[in-house]
Amino acid sequence: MSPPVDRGPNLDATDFLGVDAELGAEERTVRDTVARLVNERVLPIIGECFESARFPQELIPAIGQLGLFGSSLRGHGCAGLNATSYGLICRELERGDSALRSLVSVQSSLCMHPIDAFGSEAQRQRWLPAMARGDVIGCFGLTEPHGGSDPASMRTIARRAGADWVLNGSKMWITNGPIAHVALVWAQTDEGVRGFLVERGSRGFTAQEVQHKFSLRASSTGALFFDEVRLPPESMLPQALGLAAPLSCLSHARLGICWGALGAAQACLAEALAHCAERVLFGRALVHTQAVQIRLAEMVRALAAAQLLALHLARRKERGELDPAQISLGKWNSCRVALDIARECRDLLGGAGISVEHVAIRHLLNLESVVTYEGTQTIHQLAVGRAVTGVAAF
Ligand code: TGC
Ligand code: FAD
Repeated sequence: MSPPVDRGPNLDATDFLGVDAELGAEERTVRDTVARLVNERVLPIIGECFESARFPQELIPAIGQLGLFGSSLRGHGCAGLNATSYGLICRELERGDSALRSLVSVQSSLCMHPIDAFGSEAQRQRWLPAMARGDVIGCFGLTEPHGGSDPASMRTIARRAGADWVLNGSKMWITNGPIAHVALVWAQTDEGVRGFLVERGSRGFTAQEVQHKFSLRASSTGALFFDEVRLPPESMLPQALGLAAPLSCLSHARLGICWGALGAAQACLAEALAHCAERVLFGRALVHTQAVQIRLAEMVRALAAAQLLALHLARRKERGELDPAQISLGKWNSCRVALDIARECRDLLGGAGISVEHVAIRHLLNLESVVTYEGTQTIHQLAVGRAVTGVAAF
């Protein structure tokens, strides 16, 4: 009997089920536009940025010009794209690096969205057009040093002083913190949790870069400190009252991560597949071995299922049918799948896999942050557990 004939690949490992064929014309245009930016501007520099812990600030104007900041909002200079397009933006950016998706997640879902949803018209007009262009960068301060999973325990306090507010406290692990022109800071007040727009340079407000990170090295992460910071009344978001306000912003950002993490997984899988096709050991390329094919097939299975789930969740959001616990499932699943794929791909590259000249180790290390922020895996498992039992076991 003659051996099976090699026919060459006929399906794409990074989109095995043809999920992208479900996209509409506008969605494909968004995908291709962001993919071009990543291929031409991000991939050539991102390894160096990661190695030297440098945030590529020079990319901000291009990201703004393409309309990627606040892309889901309507009006005030924003593109008004649907949830799937937002997911595609996140996926393509994170195929480059989680740092860029983080930049856009925070700016779009965690700063511009709350200003749009909870702000006054004057606040929208002041901030949104400049943020859409990338002239103003924001950050979102919810997490505090004593425990990010439980934001209800926040100790940052804003008290009234006449018409003004006075802010005291600190925030930790804040993406964009050191580079942001404005920080959206969540604080306890006599009325409940409220959000305040705190401008860089406000007396008593300092932001420090978090050093020694081995993850998201191309992202700027900060600690924020507030010492008797006096804020005018118009710094408060009038429609945001209670913890539901910041948590509802997380719902938008988590859907972006559900898509974004899969971009990192795609990059790792594409690299490992190419490596296994070329790497000759024991007289044949690695792809000719059953063990390697099974490992590749396992990754294709997990990625394809996660891609279908991400699209399903975005379509539910577009129909107004998405429950926060369903987003928890998607965020948890995509991060888990992407982390497992990145680690497996790192291993398939052998020793070369520990070098930042290949993408796997960079994505793997980044994904350790991605699985932690916006709610850890455990928090999302408990959110799903609560949804199906009716019992909050946090
Ligand atoms: P809980 O009683 O569940 O909720 C309080 C109120 O909030 C409402 N709510 C939500 N609303 C919309 N969307 C969601 N996802 C919501 N989750 C809760 C809820 O209905 C309730 O409303 P109301 O009107 O009844 O008061 O609050 P809890 O204290 O029991 O906490 C639940 C838990 C653990 C799920 C929550 O605390 C949580 O999500 N913890 C994780 C914290 C987290 O994810 N932090 C992220 C910080 S930001 C960040 O990491 C940015 S990284 C960005 C980047 O670089 O990309
Ligand atoms: P903790 O809450 O202390 O959790 C520690 C461990 O305990 C985790 O494994 C957790 O899953 C587990 N745990 C918690 N509760 C339970 C429970 N009930 N049962 C069992 N296990 C439990 N925050 C912001 O506000 N804005 C930002 O822009 C931002 N950017 C970030 C960027 C980076 C690079 C990183 C790493 C974090 C960022 N964060 C940001 C913070 C992030 O949201 C928190 O790190 C995250 O919510 C977890 O909080 P924590 O680090 O305090 O861990």
